[in-house]
Amino acid sequence: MDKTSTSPAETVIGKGGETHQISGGDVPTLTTQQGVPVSDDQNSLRIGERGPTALEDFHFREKIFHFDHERIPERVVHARGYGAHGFFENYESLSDITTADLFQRAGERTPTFVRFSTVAGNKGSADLARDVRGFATKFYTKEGNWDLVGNNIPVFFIQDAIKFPDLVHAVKQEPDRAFPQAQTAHDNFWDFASLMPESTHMLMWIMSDRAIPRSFRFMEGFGVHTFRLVNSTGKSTFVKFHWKPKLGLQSVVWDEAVKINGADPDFHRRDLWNSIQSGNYPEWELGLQLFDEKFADSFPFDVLDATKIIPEEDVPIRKVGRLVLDRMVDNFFAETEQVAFCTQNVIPGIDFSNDPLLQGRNFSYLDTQLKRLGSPNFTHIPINAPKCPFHTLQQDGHMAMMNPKGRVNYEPNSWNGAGGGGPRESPTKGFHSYPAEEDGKKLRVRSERFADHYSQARQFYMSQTPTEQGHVADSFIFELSKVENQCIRARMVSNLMNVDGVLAKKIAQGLGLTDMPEASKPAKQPVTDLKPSKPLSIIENGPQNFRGRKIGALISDGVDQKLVDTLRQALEAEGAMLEIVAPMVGGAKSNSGTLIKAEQKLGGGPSVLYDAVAILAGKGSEQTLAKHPAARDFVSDAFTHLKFIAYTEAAKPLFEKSGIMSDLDEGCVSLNDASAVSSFVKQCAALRFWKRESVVKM
Ligand code: HDE
Repeated sequence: MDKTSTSPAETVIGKGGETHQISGGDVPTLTTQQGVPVSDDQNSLRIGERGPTALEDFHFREKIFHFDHERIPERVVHARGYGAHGFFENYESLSDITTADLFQRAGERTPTFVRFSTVAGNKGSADLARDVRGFATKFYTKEGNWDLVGNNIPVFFIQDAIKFPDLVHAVKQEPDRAFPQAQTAHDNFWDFASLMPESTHMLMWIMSDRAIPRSFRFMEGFGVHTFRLVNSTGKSTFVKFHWKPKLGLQSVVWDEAVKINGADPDFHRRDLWNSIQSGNYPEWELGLQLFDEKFADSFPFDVLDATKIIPEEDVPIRKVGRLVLDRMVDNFFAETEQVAFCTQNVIPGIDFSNDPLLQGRNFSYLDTQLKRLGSPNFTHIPINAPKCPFHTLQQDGHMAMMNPKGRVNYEPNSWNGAGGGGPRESPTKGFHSYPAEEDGKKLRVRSERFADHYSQARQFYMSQTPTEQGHVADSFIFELSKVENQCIRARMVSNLMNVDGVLAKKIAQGLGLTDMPEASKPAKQPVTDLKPSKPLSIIENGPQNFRGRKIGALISDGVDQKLVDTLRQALEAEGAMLEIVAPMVGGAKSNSGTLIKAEQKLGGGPSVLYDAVAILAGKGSEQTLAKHPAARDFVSDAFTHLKFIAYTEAAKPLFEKSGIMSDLDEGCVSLNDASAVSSFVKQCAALRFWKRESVVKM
């Protein structure tokens, strides 16, 4: 029998990617789950060389059995996600506001795990879907796990949790055809949204560039609901939680999002992985908006209504600490897939408000984890287990790994001392619910204070720069153009008339609506004079420098070595990266005769993957790039996506062929002289040359 032809290779790959030869004794012996050493993992046990497989092959059966059960149900929402470990560091003691242990001591670090996600798409969907992003943080504090399960948008579609299944059914793929997935651009979503005026504020946010972030590193996070912080005297302060990215906000443009999804559907995952693996740890600051009952009563909207924000101008944000993500998971399934966030995971000093959405979530998350992870013992999985000591009297169930030791598994008990007593409640240390006074009739009603659905939607729109307002209108037109039913389009436009007449007309025009519908009748007449709020714009809150961003340099043979070196140094000094794209996978030869290695082959590294580009064509190889269709796409996309473009003289034939030569503007910088490099890198901090948009649109 020939066994050598099926035996594994003798060369193995080391952790750093290096290869080395092994002999049999260097690696652990493969075993079954029972620890039995395996002699042959290539051939199942059969009767004769060409005969049937024997049922007795326990190794084969165990292997296939386990494989058959590898999947668990994906999350019903937020199925696609990516997580990382890190820490939260407290700037100052907040003991005057809360007893929450993690906020007591300045400089203290609390381990955290964060999972970012999209909402609507299935687990295998693409990263750049137009969608809300989840931003869920588990803090492993010394007094238990606190989960802050937030989003990158501070408001939500609905006001009452009872509508969540309807919202999610409407947004996900339609039940008969099972498409489209990971997008809101279909009839069911807009039918539901147009019938739910309370969703209008959220619609404005998801039609803005907030829903197509450049990366997780450049987006904000929000706890959305009003929560309570409670101090040692029992005083409660209302709080809204914010995450502010240290690198500033950044989004892509829609056409770019569509193309990134093709070029690299894992764009956001890769970005987080690469930045953490290269030691560029992303950071956010935790901001608190703190307010009391008096403010809550005087605020024109209900602080329990998750479709409303409290503008930062009304209640400034107090930055109290920073979150740093500095370690990727060892195993995606064990950690990112099995992590179980629960809004009801709070610790002493943090409590809920009566927001009806939050109240509903407090039921849903625990329930969903049982379905997903299959056992009430999901808290025994290391990613979910507290890192502080914990003692429950819960026992048994599927996969129980931490049953109480000893005789006592009930409370109260009289087995005292000598380890026999088991854990006891502690009125001093234990969690106390804030004793809010509640009374009233049992009713199914929505408070009148929740009735204004349009004023803040308008405030959001008015807070955007004209460029961003244009994007909101374009997205509505795009999304509604995919809706087959004319009535839905018209109904949506008539709701938007209550936000802004000009916006609604622009959308109607874009959709070719011949008769402008009347404004729908609002539940409460909106106000039109809420002051615009600067923090609501992405462009107004961009970075101050190019840190954490990436330039894609398209090079060809003869490229100026000094120019490449200077550009690389300037970017490194800025904390930014350079990635080389060349027509050949190996790279291109510079004018000094050395090979400049390429990270991407032209075509595999389109310009949508970069924040700015440099076309460093070499003298003598002008036509190599000009003739290459992927090179033409590279520059024309970069130009259309309003990127800063640096170029050498030899790039001009490519520009001619790409049809942009006559349109070159101040966002396109000649780099014939290496001294121009530093001003180009400075210019890139603006991220995009927005002025070009009017030219491109024409
Ligand atoms: Fe969630 N949500 N949600 N949600 N949500 C889930 O829990 C739910 C809502 C959010 O990375 C589910 O473990 C209800 C608002 C994030 O694992 C589920 C309602 C906000 C994640 C669930 C909401 C969120 C989830 C599905 C309406 C922003 C991903 C899988 C009352 C503040 C967490 C799971 C992760 C996940 C229910 C609304 C954020 C079904 C009933 C508002 C970031 O339990």
